[in-house]
Amino acid sequence: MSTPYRQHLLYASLAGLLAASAAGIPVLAAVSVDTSALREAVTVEGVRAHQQALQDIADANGGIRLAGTSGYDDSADYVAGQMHIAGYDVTVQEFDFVSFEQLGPSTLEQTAPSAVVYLEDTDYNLMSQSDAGDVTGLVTAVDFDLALGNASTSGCEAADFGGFPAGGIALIQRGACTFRLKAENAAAAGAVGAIIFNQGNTDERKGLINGTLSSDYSGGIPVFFATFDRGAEWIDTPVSSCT
Ligand SMILES: [Ca+2]
Repeated sequence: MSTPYRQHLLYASLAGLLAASAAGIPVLAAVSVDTSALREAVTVEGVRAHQQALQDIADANGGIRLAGTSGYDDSADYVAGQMHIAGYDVTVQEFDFVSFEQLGPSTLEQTAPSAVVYLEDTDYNLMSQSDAGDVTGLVTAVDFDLALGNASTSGCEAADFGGFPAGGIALIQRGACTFRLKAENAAAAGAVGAIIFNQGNTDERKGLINGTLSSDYSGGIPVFFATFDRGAEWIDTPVSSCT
């Protein structure tokens, strides 16, 4: 399993934003306020012009206005500039936050007992805040319960990893505790990577999700999420090695 990624502190700016789209909503207040001037000042044409301006900024920045990117900075500058023109005294406040960005496709392959290449976003996906890595190892499932209605606590306790082979890839079932705890327990047990598969206790918990390990994740190993069917399949594979 391998994945390129980038994790870094970003500097972003936040400017106050006048919610033009909400201007047509009646305002409830103890003191009656005449909002007619504001409502008349907000037009569909005006809203569309601002939307186009933001689209132009996106187009000039590779289609991205995500926080921490140049597209975001340009967008914040635009909003601040527009508010300054409208007469506001604009203050831009900077703050730090942790951002996660997947820079390219990940790979997951079974190398034994037979060679199988799995499809990203079909069989598995990368968990947000995963560390980068290119690892190969025996896949070892921990404390799983595949029955419908199961109450999996897979990977939630250090004891789940008793006898776990160091250098292996932990196969963990969703349920009962955070993805972060499961992955950190796996790393502490010597796993070089982890695959968390969906719980399967209901039909709704069988597919892929956009799961996160949280920005506090400190496991240091790459972590994938997989469908319930794939997880169950790997458990039934006598000797399974993934890379
Ligand atoms: Ca457990």
